[in-house]
Amino acid sequence: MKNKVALITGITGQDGSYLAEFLLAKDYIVHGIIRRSSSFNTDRIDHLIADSKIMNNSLFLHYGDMTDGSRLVTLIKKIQPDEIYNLAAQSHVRVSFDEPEYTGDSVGIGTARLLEAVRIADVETRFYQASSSEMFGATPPPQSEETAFYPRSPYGAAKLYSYWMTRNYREAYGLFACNGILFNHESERRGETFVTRKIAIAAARIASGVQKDIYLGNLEAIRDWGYAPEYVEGMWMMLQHQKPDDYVLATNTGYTVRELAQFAFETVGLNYVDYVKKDERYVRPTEVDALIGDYSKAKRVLGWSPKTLTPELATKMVNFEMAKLKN
Ligand code: NDP
Ligand code: GDR
Repeated sequence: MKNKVALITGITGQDGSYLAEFLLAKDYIVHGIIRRSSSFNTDRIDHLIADSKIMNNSLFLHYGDMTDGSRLVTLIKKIQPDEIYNLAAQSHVRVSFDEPEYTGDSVGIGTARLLEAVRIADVETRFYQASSSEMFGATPPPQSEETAFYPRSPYGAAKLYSYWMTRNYREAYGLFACNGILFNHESERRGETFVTRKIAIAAARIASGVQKDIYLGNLEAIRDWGYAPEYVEGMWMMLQHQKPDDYVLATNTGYTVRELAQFAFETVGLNYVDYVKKDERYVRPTEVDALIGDYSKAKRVLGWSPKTLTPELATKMVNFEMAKLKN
C-alpha cells in the first residue's frame, strides 16, 4: 500500500516536532515547511534530520513562510499531500499585543493563504487547523465546541478568523477540514518563554544554585495544561474520522499559575513563595482569566482522552530540566 503523505507547517515548533515523529512512526512520508533564519531553528527536529534513514527518505523539509502565498501553492502542487496540518503561527499571546499586524498576517491571513493554496493546487487532501482555547477568551469555563467565542488578544482574534475560514472552506467547497480547539499543552520541548517551561527551568536552576529568583506576571490566571504528545495524536485522529468536524482537546481540570509554580518548586523540595517575584512587564493588557476545556465530544466521537494531568506534567518538566543541568 502507498504511504500516506503529510505536510506540516510549523514542523520546527513544539507540536510540529512531536507530530512529525508520530506520523513517521505510522509510516507517513512527512514534508515540513521551515523558515529561513540567520541562526539554527531546527533544534526540535535535529534528531530526525541527523538520521540518514529518515532525512530525505521519509522526511523532507522545504523553505516557506505563511506570509508567502505563491510559495504555499507551489509546495502543495509539488507535494500532493493527503493530509495538511497547519501548525505554523506567531503563537505567543503576550507578543501578539506588540505585533498585532504581523500576528494577524501570519496566523490569520496565513491560514487563508494555505486554504486558498489547496483550492488553487486542486489537491484532494484533509486539512487540520490549529485552533486555540484563546478564542474563548472572556467566556467563563467550562468551554466546549458550543461555547461562545470572545477573544482577548490579537492572537485570539487572528485564530478566530482562521477557525471560521476553515469552517467556511468545509461548508463552501466540501474540503475535509477540521478545527482542533486545543487547550494549553506543554512538554520538555515547550518554548522557554511560555509559563510552564519558564517555571520548570527556573525551579531547576534555583534548586541547583545557578539562579536566585523568577519574575512572573499574573499568578491568578487559570489554565488547563495537558501534555503535548497526547494532543498531536488527537490532531491525527480528527483527520482519520469519516466526517470532518471541530473538537476540543483538554484535560477538563484547571489550575492557577500560582498552583503550577507550587507543583514545580515542590518537585525540587522548595517553596515557590520564597522565589517568585512579580514583574508588570509580563502582565497582558487584557487577560484571559480562566480556561478549562470540556473534551467530552473528542472522547465520545474519536475515543481521545488525556492521560497526563497538570501536577504530573509540572514534575515531569522540572525533572527533565534537573537532568539536563546535571549533564
Ligand atoms: P510553537 O510556537 O512552538 O511553533 C510555531 C511554529 O510555527 C514554529 O515552527 C515556527 O517556526 C512556525 N512559524 C511561526 N511563524 C511562521 C511563519 N510566518 N511562517 C511559517 N512558519 C512560522 O507553537 P506550538 O507548537 O506550541 O503550537 C502549534 C500550533 O498550535 C500553533 O499554531 C499554536 O498557535 C497552536 N496552539 C498551541 C497550543 C499550545 O498550548 N501549544 C494550544 C492551542 C493552539 P520557527 O521555529 O522558525 O519559529
Ligand atoms: P497562553 O500561554 O497565553 O495561555 O498561550 P502562556 O504560557 O504564555 O501563559 C499562560 C498564563 O500564564 C500567565 N503568566 C505568564 N505567562 C508567560 N508567558 N510568562 C510569564 O512570566 C507569566 N506570568 C504569568 C499568562 O498571563 C497566562 O495567563 C498558550 C500559547 O501556546 C498559545 O499559542 C495557545 O493558543 C494557548 O496557550 C492555548
